[in-house]
Amino acid sequence: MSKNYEENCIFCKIAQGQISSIKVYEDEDILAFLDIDPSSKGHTLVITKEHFANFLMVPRNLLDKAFEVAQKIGQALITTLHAEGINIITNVNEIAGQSVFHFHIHVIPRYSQDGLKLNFSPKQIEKFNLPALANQIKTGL
Ligand code: DGP
Repeated sequence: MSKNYEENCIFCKIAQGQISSIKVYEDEDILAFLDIDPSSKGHTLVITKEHFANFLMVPRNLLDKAFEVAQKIGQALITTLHAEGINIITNVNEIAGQSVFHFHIHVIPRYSQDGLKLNFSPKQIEKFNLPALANQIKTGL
């Protein structure tokens, strides 16, 4: 059993094999499996087997491993399923769309006419003072 395990976490149960999944990749630390509710053909989730609530909580060595696997899967989606592009997304907290609170990376293959819209349209509500914002963020690093 992994060091960090949450009793009521569906992805912990998938990582432990207590709930089945369609696996694409597995090693000691990382598991990748097909999303049950795919946004496009081949939509894959990459998780750490250990439980971390989200991207911000994952130790650096495991984050590196997870993104290495996400990159390989992205490359494979292009060569095997002929995806024309990939979206890599990891949601942090409910407001950002996170619904399963166990770190995961969405690897979403994109095809022409897949109809998927990820809308990061510019917000004109407020004129941001970009230099001041950058300075504010830097104080947290
Ligand atoms: P997010 O909203 O970023 O937390 O994404 C959670 C994703 O997990 C969502 O696309 C659906 C997927 N998902 C939820 N439950 C299961 C499950 O039991 N099996 C699989 N394969 N995927 C799941």
